Amino acid sequence: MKVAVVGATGLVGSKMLQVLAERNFPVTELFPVASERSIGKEVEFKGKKYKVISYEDAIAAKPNVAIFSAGGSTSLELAPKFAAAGITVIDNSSAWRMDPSKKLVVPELNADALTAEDKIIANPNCSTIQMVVALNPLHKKYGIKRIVVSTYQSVTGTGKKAVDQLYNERKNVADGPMAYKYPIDLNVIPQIDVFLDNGYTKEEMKMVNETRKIMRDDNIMVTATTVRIPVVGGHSESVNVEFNSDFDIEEVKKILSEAPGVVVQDDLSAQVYPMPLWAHEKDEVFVGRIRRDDTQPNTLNLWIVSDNLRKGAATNAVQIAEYLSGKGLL
Ligand code: 2RA
Repeated sequence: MKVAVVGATGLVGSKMLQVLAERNFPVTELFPVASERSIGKEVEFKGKKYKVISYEDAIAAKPNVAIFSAGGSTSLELAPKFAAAGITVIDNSSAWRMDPSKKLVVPELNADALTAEDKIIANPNCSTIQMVVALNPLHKKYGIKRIVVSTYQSVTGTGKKAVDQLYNERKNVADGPMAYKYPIDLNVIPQIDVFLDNGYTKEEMKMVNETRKIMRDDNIMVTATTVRIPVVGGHSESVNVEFNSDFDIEEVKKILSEAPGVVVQDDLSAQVYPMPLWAHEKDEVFVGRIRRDDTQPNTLNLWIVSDNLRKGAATNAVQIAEYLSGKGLL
């Protein structure tokens, strides 16, 4: 497979190169693409250095697939150019996610809907991916009525500048560049992305709308509070979910332990539960603190953690490419 990675020098782009190498995606030629000021810089893939090229050169090289992590406006401009040249685009930005003509794919749930005609495929938001991977098997069995989710999100979701802000603050570096309006070390910021007219943030509404689209059920009610915390290993989520029918808690644990992409970490006697510390650099979604909410019928509490740069971004995109390649759709 000839593979282009667009946005190859960013935090997610670098992770995409790492994940492509680690998962041994059959890359025969690699075309790292970045903005004009990065052209000529080098990135590393499987111990070899590759020069960053322009998007025009990448299109001319006719890769089978282009994995994008270059931001929404770049994607809106460039993805159709790649697609018009017959190149399948897997896009990590929010640009195409809610476009009814584009599929929003988490391979464990809905890769089966993909066909060779899908030339721009959207990768969902990180906080949505980990939640739906854990909840979908339960939805199939009990039917989800309502989800209340609060997130605890890693600064890596914002990008390199935010990671630098956190470590600069920790080292007491004065006047370092700020990714956030406020200090993040020793703080918690209850705002991810911009505020919308309804008082929710864009990140919160992504969790509402993307969940419904991926789970193919517009009746699922979702309400979210998304929060940034001074952590780098992954996003954590406290999820309260009400089902249409009642469940047996041991059966819930069994369903989760058998669900694709899910690892149950729930041993109270040993104080074992998911944490970003353990999820970091892993591809799975970790679920623990599985318990009944006794305040209303058919309701469950869960704690869900995953590495947002991996399953929340790069791994999910590479898994889509693996699916397409395995089915001969590239
Ligand atoms: C964040 N969800 O964590 C974003 C990244 N896509 O800020």
